[in-house]
Amino acid sequence: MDIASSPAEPEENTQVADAAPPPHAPQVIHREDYLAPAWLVPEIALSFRLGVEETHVCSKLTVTRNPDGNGSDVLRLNGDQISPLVVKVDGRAARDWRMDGPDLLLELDGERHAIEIETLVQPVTNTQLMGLYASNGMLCTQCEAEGFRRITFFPDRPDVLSTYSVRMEGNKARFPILLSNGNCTARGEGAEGRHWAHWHDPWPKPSYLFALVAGNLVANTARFTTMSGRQVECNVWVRPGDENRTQHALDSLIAAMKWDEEAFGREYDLDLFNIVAVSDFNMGAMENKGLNIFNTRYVLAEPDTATDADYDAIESVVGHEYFHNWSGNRVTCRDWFQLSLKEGFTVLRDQLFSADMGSEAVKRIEDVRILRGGQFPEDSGPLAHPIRPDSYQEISNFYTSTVYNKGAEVIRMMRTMAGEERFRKGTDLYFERHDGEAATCEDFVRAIEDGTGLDLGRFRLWYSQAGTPRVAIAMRHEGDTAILTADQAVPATPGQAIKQPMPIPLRVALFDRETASHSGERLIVLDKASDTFRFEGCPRPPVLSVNRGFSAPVALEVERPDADLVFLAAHDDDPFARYEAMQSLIVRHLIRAVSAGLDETGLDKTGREAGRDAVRQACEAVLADEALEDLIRGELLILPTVAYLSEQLLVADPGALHQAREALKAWLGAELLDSFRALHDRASAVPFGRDAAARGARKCKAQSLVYIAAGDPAEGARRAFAQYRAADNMSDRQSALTVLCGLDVPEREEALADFHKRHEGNALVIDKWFSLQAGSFHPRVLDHIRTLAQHGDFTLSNPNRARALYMSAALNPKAFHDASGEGYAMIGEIVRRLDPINPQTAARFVPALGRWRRIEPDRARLMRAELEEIAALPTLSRDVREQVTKSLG
Ligand code: 0A1
Ligand code: ZN
Repeated sequence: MDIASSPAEPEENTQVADAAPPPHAPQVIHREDYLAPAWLVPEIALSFRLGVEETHVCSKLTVTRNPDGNGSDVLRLNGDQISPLVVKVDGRAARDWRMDGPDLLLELDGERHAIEIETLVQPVTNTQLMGLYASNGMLCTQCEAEGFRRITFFPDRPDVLSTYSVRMEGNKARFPILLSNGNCTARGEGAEGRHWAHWHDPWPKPSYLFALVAGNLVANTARFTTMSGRQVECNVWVRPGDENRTQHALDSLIAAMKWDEEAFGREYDLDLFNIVAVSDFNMGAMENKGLNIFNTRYVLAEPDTATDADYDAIESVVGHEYFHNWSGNRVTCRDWFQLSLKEGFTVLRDQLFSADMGSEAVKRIEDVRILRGGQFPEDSGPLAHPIRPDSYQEISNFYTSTVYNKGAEVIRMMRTMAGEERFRKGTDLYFERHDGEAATCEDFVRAIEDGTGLDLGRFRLWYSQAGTPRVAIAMRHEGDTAILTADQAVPATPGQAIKQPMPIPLRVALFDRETASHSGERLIVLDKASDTFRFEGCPRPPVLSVNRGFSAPVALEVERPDADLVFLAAHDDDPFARYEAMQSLIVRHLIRAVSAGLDETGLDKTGREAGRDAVRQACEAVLADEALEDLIRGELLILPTVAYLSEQLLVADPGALHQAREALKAWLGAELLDSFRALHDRASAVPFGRDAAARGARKCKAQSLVYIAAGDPAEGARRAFAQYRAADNMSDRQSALTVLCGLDVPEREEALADFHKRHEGNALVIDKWFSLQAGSFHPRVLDHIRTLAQHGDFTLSNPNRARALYMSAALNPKAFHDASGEGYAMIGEIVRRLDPINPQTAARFVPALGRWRRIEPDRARLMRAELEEIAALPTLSRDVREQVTKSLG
């Protein structure tokens, strides 16, 4: 332990600075410096006099000395941009309090004290959307991770659990609905048009789970009876006028409550469950105890305004937040380094829920696409970190795809190795052992070990090592035995030069190429740098299907001829493996194409058309297979993104990759035009429905239209415009508009104008209007983005709108990686302009620029220059500063 973390007079703090930091150097918080709190807060009573301009907060804490603390007399109450109006100890004005930066420190000599503090906050000026803020005239809170300290002074750390009583009082006409955590215990009218409500939450919780909402809201209500017979009132609260778009969210909630009882034995523990939709929100949603607050995006849906993907996302986010009630709230995190304890596990739980509600295979394919598109690049870049990070400057920067999605993959691997039933024993033990506690990732692993009987000794490396392992596999055949050799290497990442091999569970099947069948799947665990595995009973050299179901989050390099991949794409009985074979074929072809320097039409002068022909053959098989569900067919036809293709190369030329990908799309579109036409016609004849067949048809309609437009733009425009006009649902309307957006045809403007007029006033649909244009591959996409930024509907202060335009641009290889550097400049400028308004959202744009090291030198220079320009700003938030500094490395 360094000097600064063991001061002469020790005091508790999870946030200990590095030794003697120079002035203005960022504070780095280290996992290993964790100290238990010296003081606990068993109870808190909060009283709010609500106003949009000003809200008065009175907080009464009961504090007790922590028997497991270090005995310090100093009580540290965190604050952020607030100052105390009143500080009382045991009923008397306190004199011996002092400020330490933003925090308030009190010296206490007894065992138990009553502390009273008053503060004043200004919700209307809170553009960061952390703490108490105003959105569309209503008041709401966001406290995770460190927002509570923007409301009142408190030990704002997840290992301090308190029972909350809340009094809210405000103007009844302005705030007819008053909500907080737990149950409403009393309400009444006051003088001058005011009213009040008392809320009490019987479950002790950390401050990050506190919430309140006040505003003009209406509810869609349902009742759920839990497995022990408890009646729960479930409400989805929205602004008046939106209530007819809440049924899917409410149905998803009821389904999630039932599913968690069956799949994990988890029962809801209050009589009330509220969800509130707000239109200004930094993230997707928040699991505050009994009062989930959601981005409207993950609540509001009806067929005319939401796509099938929107419906799925709502189901999954509603499930995710609900599942947190156990994985996160009943068992919470000891400190923020343990974030994956609740997030990785809850993502796995929501993935399993969605798989059970719909198609397991499709869900798996989508989840792996998300992992590869977002997490793999993170793991190979300057911001790489283990799922349990070792240090941070700003915790908001660690709500990452690594902590969430890789975190889920790591727990999924334990489930794969244990089997479903044994895994359930492990999770039962975890919940039983740690209910009511603030736990660690180590506690979770130990419970799974004890409950399943698995030895997870080396497996713990998945928590401490960053980087996506690369696994090279080769197979040879001798007599009737196939011998598989596997080698793994975990790449170096910032701060972790040397890595150890990790246990990697791989589901394997060997196909007989004549019968197109296998004699059963085997699970092998590669836990050394290199190993061999023998498979007997193979009279002929088999076709290898490996990492089926994506059993491990690794990058595989398998020595396999194209013909074997064509075979698997057509015959593998694991739909994920079919998808994987298609992707491998396409990736292989495109990487060869850019390395060989193909011409514009994709014709290979050096005789490599064979790879492209293999892709065509596989596509043909997918198009012709009548036994295949349309939902899967649609997935199999999606080309890998440029981001994923770039991951295959040490240094990528995104312009060349984009061109090669577009050329392949156009070639396939032209070669298989008749099949794509037939698919588009057949799918268009299926009437609207929310069943799997109709959804599958819509997915195929969208994909076939993409290929038709690539192969024959004139026909594509005709069909897309007709589809747009005939659409009776948003999925069809959006997929038609997506295609039109990329074409330089008059129908484009007509459809865009119609779309805007038709959906004017519906913020979520207008977001789509922005994001479709910014995400298109239109030749003048950068001009379009610049024009859209001047549109009357555009604002930087609403995170959904800012992301609709600029995140779509940052993720669009054509716009972002334009050789002129204009895309980089645009994103750089947005970071600089957004930082003073909303640093959390601003920081999310930095990683796109941070990938410069893996991009060809001309573009890399331009990307780096943008980062340097951001870094040169005199004032920068901690959020952006951390991301930019690490990206410049
Ligand atoms: N715990 C939430 C994610 C979340 C995190 C931070 C926030 O602050 C703006 C908001 C939400 C979840 O996993 O759903
Ligand atoms: Zn979560």
